[in-house]
Amino acid sequence: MTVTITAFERSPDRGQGLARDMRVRWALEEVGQPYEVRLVSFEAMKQPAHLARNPFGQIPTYEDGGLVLFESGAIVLHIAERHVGLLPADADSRARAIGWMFAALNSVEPPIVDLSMATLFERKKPWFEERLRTIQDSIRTRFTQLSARLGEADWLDGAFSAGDLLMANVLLRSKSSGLLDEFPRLAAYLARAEARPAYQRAFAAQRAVFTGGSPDGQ
Ligand code: GTB
Repeated sequence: MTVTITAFERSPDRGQGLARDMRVRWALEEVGQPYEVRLVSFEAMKQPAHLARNPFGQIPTYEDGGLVLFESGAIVLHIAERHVGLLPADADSRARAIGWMFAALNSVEPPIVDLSMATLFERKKPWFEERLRTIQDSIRTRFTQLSARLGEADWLDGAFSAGDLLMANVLLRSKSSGLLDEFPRLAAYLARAEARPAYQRAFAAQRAVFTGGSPDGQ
């Protein structure tokens, strides 16, 4: 049975890989699992067929035979647990890698999402500039802490893991803000992640949906 995931029919980011199907595509590419993509419109996401996959009416979702999953973090964890390549075999190392997955989604992603939301929806509010500074400071605090922990290492805890995959994917969303450039170690970490062949394949696949081309650009 082929795995099927859902993604935006027309992503607002125009194929920059910022929507959360990117992390699922990347995980599937890292473990060599082929997949199909069901593209959904914003309207279709709120219809019963999609709500049965995700009660919040969002992408991404994951289907494999009778198993239906939503929440990108849960999907990446499922992929990492079922295949070799994204989680270490040693139990303690595995637990730490899963810890980094949660850290990416619970400690680093929230202020980055806040910044996107504020920039999109709160720009005209009289308190926007103050709010912006507060969010930027929250992001800088997290980036300072993350950069200190990463140090001169390539990845967060030994070999590349699902923790790095989610952390890099989360950092990607802050790239356009310019904040990442203040943290050269994190910028280099993201560049290392983006250079991975699996990342490149996943990026090309989601971009092809927008450009209408094939994933290899032909
Ligand atoms: N916690 C859930 C998860 O991790 O799976 C969150 C899923 C989610 O936010 N899905 C978004 C969605 O379906 C797409 S990724 N939104 C439609 C809706 O709620 O109606 C968020 C996203 C969207 C667009 C961009 N972009 O264009 O830059 C970036 C990120």
